Amino acid sequence: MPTSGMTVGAPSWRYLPVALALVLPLLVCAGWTWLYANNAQRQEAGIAARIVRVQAERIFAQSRDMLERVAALAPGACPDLLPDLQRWGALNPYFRSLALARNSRVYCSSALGEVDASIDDFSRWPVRISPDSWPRTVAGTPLAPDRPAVLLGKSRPDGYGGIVEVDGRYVQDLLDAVATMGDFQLELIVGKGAPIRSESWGRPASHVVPLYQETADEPGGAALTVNVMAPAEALVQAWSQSMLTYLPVALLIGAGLALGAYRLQANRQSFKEQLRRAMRAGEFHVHYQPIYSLASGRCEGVEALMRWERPGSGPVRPDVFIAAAEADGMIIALTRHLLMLIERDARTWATPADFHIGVNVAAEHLSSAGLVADIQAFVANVAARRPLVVLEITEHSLISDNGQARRNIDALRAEGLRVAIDDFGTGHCSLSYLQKFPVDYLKIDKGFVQAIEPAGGEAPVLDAIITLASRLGLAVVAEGVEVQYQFDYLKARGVAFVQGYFFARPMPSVEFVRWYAGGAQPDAAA
Ligand code: G
Ligand code: G
Ligand code: MN
Repeated sequence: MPTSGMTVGAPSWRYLPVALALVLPLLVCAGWTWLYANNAQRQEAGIAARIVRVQAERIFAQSRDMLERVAALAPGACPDLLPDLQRWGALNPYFRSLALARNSRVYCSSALGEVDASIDDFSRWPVRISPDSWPRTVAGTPLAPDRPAVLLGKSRPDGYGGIVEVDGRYVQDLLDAVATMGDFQLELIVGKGAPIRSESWGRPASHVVPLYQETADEPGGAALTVNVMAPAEALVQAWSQSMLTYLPVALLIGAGLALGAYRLQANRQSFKEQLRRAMRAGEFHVHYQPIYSLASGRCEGVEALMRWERPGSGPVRPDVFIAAAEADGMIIALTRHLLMLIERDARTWATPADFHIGVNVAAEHLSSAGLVADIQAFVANVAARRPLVVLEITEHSLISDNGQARRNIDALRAEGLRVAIDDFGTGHCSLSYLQKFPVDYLKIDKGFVQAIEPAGGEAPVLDAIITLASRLGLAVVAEGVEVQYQFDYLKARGVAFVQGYFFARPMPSVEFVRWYAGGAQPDAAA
């Protein structure tokens, strides 16, 4: 008795979850470390910018003090004032020169002594400037055309004024020192002047990214701006460094997840294998639960219920293995096996023609093209008894139909088979399928039967279902009838069939044959 195995999905897809479980932590690690490296670099750039800003402000504060003193020296002749200028210039750090001006002409300088130069000379570095818009950074001064400086100037109402040239060297050294913190490129700009830049600025890099900008307003009215940039390579390097730190962890997690996914996959595989093996080993058998006709007062049919007895571990609950078989694409193979078992059992029965055999058909099977052939073969193999085969299908399988279920039902009903809707009332609230699908029986779920009260109260939902069925011309089978008052209630409302422990429990074929021959019909039901 071969049971055709279901074809397994393409093997290349089967281990996709395993691959994902392995790769996902790596991707997360890469993404996270990228964010982390980015953040860390930005934070360091912020610190670098602040150090530069604080130090620069300190230099400028001193320079402003000096400017006040220089501007206060005038008026006076250069030879008289020069010693003071020179002493102050020599004893204080930072300054390149201190100078005095009169009507836009510099006439006395701590570096050159008495001179006569135009203030406009400064405008050669590198933009047009006038003392009104000082302080500002410049790329050079008349004394040192190639070395940046910061200029501060103050003019007095009487036409005199003072000039302080702060040597850019100090700022430059500061920028160079701070740049080593993180392979940074830094620049400092005062006002709208020319930037003073770290040595690293000109270094060739494929791509430079701005990281941080710090600005502060100087008392003179000009803004102080510090820009921090870094080559993209530095970021990539920082990223790969933290990647290296966390990669082993991510790999470990990935491996763990992949192993879990693989085990799960293997388990699923092995469940299919277990089912196939159990079918070959004959671990499945069928219990038959009699269905009682109220009209004739006799058993007029059975429902076939699959049972799995595992040697060693006992019975497996049918709802569990049926659901698992459905989930793993094994339900069709299992139902074919069931049909074969029924064929074998039915040969030993002494049931009359048109004795109902109810078979549960799962949604996947109902909507498969192979159903008609499977059932036709079954009918042919039990032809000796000429039973009436009833397919028990769920509401769900009708609602999810894409057409094939309908064609199958039509084809099989045309050959004299019947269709019952199983567990009616528990699946979906939509009833529209009742108008569209030609069916024969409604099997009312045992939940509604259990709602019948012993004291003779109402069971309105049950009543409504019975009325609905009769209006639709469908015969009702009440499931799960366990006690007398339930039986009486259903009988009073004209239900055609009952099924339940009150009448008989599901039983193996041999037992059913004995039970049926003994005419074991309950007295109470008679
Ligand atoms: O009596 P029992 O505990 O077997 O029923 C449990 C559930 O399993 C019921 O919903 C019943 O319809 C379902 N079931 C039992 N046998 C089969 C079967 O052969 N095929 C399908 N699809 N369902 C079955
Ligand atoms: O296919 P369906 O869901 O109708 O399966 C019927 C289920 O109801 C089976 O699990 C069967 O064992 C169970 N059953 C049959 N008769 C009774 C009964 O009287 N009471 C209860 N609780 N369950 C029953
Ligand atoms: Mn059923």
